[in-house]
Amino acid sequence: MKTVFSSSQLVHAPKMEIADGQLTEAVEIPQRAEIVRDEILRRKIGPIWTPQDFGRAPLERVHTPEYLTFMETFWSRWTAAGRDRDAFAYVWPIRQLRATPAPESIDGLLGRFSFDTGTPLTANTWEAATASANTALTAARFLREGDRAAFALCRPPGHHAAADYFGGYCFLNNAAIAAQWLRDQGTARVAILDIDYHHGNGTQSIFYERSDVMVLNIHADPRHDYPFFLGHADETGEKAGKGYTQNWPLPLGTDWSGYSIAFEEAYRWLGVYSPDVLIVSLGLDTYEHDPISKFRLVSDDYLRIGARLARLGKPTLFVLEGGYAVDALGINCVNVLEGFLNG
Ligand code: 6XA
Ligand code: ZN
Repeated sequence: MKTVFSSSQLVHAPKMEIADGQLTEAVEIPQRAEIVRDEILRRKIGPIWTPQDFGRAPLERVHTPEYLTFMETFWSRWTAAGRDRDAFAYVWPIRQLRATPAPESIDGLLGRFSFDTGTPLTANTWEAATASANTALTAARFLREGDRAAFALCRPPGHHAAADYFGGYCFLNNAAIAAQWLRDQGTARVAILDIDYHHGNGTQSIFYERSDVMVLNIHADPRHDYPFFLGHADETGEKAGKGYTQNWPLPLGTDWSGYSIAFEEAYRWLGVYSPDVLIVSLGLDTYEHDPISKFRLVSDDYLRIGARLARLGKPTLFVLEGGYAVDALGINCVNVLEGFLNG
């Protein structure tokens, strides 16, 4: 299985995030990608390819031009305003406040295009985020060219990013961009199975009214964990997308016995939908020792997940999302890939 990875993804290196009422050490750090890359090489999963540059067009198929321009120009505007630290929003246009017309102030724009305080914009965020999206696109191209599977070693992750806002350490929605690109290349039906601990609110919202991209999410119940405001079981899609979104919110503390039941249900939905390509939003923060999450999967469970996905028999694109237990992240991630290859 080919992996795609670019060291440009390492240049986004936030120091702090805001959580628990204070500035805390950032957990979405470059070492995450390095440890996964090293484990890919150690276990000889396959060659590592450098992504090609797909330009802005495939990004605009998912994100609004205003949002992309904001992201691209942010750091120069931030520094022109006399700031040199990683940036956080401090006000958001919720409920009766108006998101449009967009503010002209950089502080207003930060709130307009974000939804949390955990996701600083840094000097090099745009470079890393576009490299990450190109990584997903390049891996998707390998599937179009006939590969059975590919691994997009994406960082920063993507599944919380919506058409016009960032958050949850995500800036460009790598899985959604790949899914849309595949559709545009002629792939008729795509399914995205998001198995990150956190609900993929961005991916869900992007495809919520569509039947050509099914979105299935298994995650911590949003009544108890981030992102809190999306991911309930009654969210099943709207209009043409009615029934093409499904959610399995699970209790904190879920281990394989509970997880595997939801996984099998989602698996049955995949079987019925029978996508031409399966995209797995692969978060490893379901792991028992993840520092910010509260499920209890163990390393061997990831082998089982990979093997089960292989049995679906569909071209499969793995896209890395979260996972912060850095010491085990490489092992757990590559367990999914190896489980798939042996499955
Ligand atoms: C709040 C938690 C962000 C979760 C990010 C994540 N700082 N998403 O792992 O999948
Ligand atoms: Zn996560």
